[in-house]
Amino acid sequence: MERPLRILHTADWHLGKTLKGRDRTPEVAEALEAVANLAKEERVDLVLAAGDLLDHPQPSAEAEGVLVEFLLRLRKEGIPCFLVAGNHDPPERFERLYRRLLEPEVQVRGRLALADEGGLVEFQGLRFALVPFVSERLLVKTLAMPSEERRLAYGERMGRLLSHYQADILVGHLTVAGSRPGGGEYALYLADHYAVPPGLLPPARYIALGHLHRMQGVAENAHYPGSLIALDFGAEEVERGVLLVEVPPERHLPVRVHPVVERWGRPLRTFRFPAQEAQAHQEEVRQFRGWAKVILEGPAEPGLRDAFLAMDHVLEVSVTGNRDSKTGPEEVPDTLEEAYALYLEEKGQKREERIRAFQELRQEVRHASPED
Ligand SMILES: [Mn+2]
Repeated sequence: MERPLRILHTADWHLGKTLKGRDRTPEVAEALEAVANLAKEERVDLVLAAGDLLDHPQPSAEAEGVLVEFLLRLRKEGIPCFLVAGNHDPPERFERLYRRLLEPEVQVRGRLALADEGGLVEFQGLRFALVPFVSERLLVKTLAMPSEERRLAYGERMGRLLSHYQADILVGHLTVAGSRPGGGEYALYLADHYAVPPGLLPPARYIALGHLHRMQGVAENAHYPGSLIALDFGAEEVERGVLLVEVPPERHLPVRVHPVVERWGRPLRTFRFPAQEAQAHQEEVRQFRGWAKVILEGPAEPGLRDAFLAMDHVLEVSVTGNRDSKTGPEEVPDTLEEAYALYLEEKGQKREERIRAFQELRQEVRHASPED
C-alpha cells in the first residue's frame, strides 16, 4: 500500500530580526539546523515554508546566508521545499534570485501568481497552491470605503482568491479571523483588521499558514506552526515549533497533523520586583541564561537601572511609577511603529488609532511597486 505523503510545515523564521538591538540570527540558524535534522529523521517528502523567512526587505548577508544554507542542506538530503514570501520578505529577491537559483527542487513564490500563472504546482499527484502575502491594498483599493466595509471586502476577496486554485494543499501567509497572536508580530495592532473568516477558507485537504507566531489550528484543515524562536518578550510561554503533516493517498481519509512543540533559541524572561528588593534579585538575574527584561517597581535610585543594564544579557530595564526614567537613551525601539508608539506615549497621547494608521501607511509604502 502507498504510504502517506509526509510534510514538514514551518513558517515565520524572521531571519535578521533584532531584539533591542541584538541580532537573533544565530539562534534561528540553530533552530533551522534542528528543523533540517528533523526533516531527515522523520523522512519527510516535502518541506513547506509559509513566509516571513526573512525579517527585512533588505536582509543582511548573514540572514540571507542562513536561508540559503538551509535550502542547500535540504537539497543535499533530497528533500524538496516550497516557499512563499510573507509581508516581511523581499518579494523581488524571492522571484529573481532564489527562484532562479533554486528551482526545480525549491519552488519559490515571491509575488502572487494565479493558478494558470504558476501559482499551482503539482507534486506526487497533489495540487499545491503557493500564495505569498497579498497586500491589503492590492485587494481592497478604495480607501473611501468605511473601514468595516474594507474588512469585509478583504475577507471575501481573499476567500475567493484562495478558492480559485482548487488545490489539495494550500500554502499561504495571511491572518485567519479568530486566530491569536503569539508576540512579536509586526502586525500586532492589525491582528483583527484584515482577516479571512474561517468559513471562507477553501475546502483544501490542508492549509499551511504563516503570519501568526503562535502554534494553533484555526480550522479543521488550517494550521499555523508559529515562529521558530520567541521573538519578543511576552512570547515566552506561547507554543511554537513545526508541524508534521501526513496526507494519505486515499482522498477520503483525513490528514493527520502532529505538532512538534519546541523551545528553540535563548529563553526570554521578564523579571519584575520592587526596586527596594533589587539587591536580593540581582544575582538571580545575573545567573539567568537567556535574554532578560527587568521591571523595577519604583521609585528607583538612578544607579540601580544602570547596574542591571550593565549585564550583557539584560536588554531592557524599565521603572514603573517614575515616569521620566521610563524611556532612557538605552531603550532601542525595534521598529518604526514601536518608536512612534513610544513617542506618542511620552506625549501622553492616545495611541491605538494613530499607530494603526501609521502602520497601514508603512505597509502601503513597503508594498508599493509598479506591479500593484
Ligand atoms: Mn507575517
